[in-house]
Amino acid sequence: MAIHPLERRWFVVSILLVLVMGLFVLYTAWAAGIHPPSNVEAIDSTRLHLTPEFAEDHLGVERTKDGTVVARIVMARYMVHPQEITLPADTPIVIRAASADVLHGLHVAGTNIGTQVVPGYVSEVRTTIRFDRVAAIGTANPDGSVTVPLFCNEYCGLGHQSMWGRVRVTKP
Ligand SMILES: [Cu+2]
Repeated sequence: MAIHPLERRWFVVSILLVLVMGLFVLYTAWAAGIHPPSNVEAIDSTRLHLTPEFAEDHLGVERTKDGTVVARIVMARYMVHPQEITLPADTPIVIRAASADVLHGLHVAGTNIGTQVVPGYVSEVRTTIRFDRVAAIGTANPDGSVTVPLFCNEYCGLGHQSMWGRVRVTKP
């Protein structure tokens, strides 16, 4: 079967493009720690305030008995509850977020924390915040900690731009 030289050249180019894109995916996964969130856990978004985990008193940061740091966040139009959380750097942390209404996005600047917060599900991110990364872009506090913003990055309505919070990252 005869293949035109030009067609053969584009065949090679298209294969190379796929390989290059595959390498980018591997690079971001290994070097930057960026993975698709994989937690599947259903919750009734209309009754978050009645659940043991996402009731108002239980939001925020908790250090469990086994030493894990868990942050519970509720996103609702147009607030992040609680608006400020404090997390230790260079320590394994678990972020658990739920939406009380529509689709939101949770993004913490200077970290690989970024997930959709889909109504009806609990979004979970397990990560470790690197202090040098947040120190490079955040606001330094007098006590040595650094504050970085937490944004909703899924357009969720007319007040979307005011939907943000703060994460205070302390040295380990
Ligand atoms: Cu939002």
